[in-house]
Amino acid sequence: MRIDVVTLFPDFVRQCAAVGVVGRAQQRELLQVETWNPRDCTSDRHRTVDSSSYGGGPGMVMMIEPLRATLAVMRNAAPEPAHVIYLSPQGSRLTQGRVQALAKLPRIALLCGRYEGVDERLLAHEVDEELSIGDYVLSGGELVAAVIIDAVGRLQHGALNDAQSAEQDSFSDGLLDCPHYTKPVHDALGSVPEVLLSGDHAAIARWRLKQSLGRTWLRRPDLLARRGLDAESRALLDEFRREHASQEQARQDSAVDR
Ligand code: 4GO
Repeated sequence: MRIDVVTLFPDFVRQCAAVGVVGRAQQRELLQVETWNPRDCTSDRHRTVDSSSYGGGPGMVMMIEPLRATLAVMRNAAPEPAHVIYLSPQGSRLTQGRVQALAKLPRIALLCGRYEGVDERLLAHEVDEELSIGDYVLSGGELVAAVIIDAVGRLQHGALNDAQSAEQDSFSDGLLDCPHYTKPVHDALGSVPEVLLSGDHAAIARWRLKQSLGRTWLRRPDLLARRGLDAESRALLDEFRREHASQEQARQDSAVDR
């Protein structure tokens, strides 16, 4: 897939997209990231892209014309139509489900604002969707673009070395991920759960699902409520709850002893 990014800081976005899994996806030509600087589509000596806000108040607003010209050049650079996304706290919240849908598109474009944002008329005419990565304010959309490039880029077929790891991600089945362990089996900080060493793949899968259900119940009950549970998952979660309650009890007992 192709991702075009309209940004005043193209080097930053390109460097973010050059490392790790996503950098490798670009090398493998599974992903193409292109950047477009609105300053290159200005005609005045100062390469002006912003102006003060009508109605007064502090802060500058990104002007229509340089962005309109940039988007036109960007759209014409490839034949596929681009799904244009503006990144702002006013957008709908990005989820793994939305990431999976975006990852299937042939081409998306990410519009990064700076200052107080972009003139509303440009957004109304040129933008298909507005997305936010959370309820906090950043000084620009570039970090958000980097987040989306990463989340979408790693899902391109062949980007991950272990074909299974995308399906096993947190959220891909509506649950948080299970705990993971590696060498050594025994450590001063504790031992690896026995079942993971058993070689019993069915028992391991069952344990992992139980941990995922339990953690989601403990940490993100909102996700569980949305997902709903079948009979098997309900039984596993009940098992987790009983184990969790007795572990809590043991902890409290040993605290009273001390
Ligand atoms: C996006 C953009 C936060 C987000 C942004 C977010 N802050 N939560 N800042 O996804 C317009 C000028 C928006 C700065 C930009």
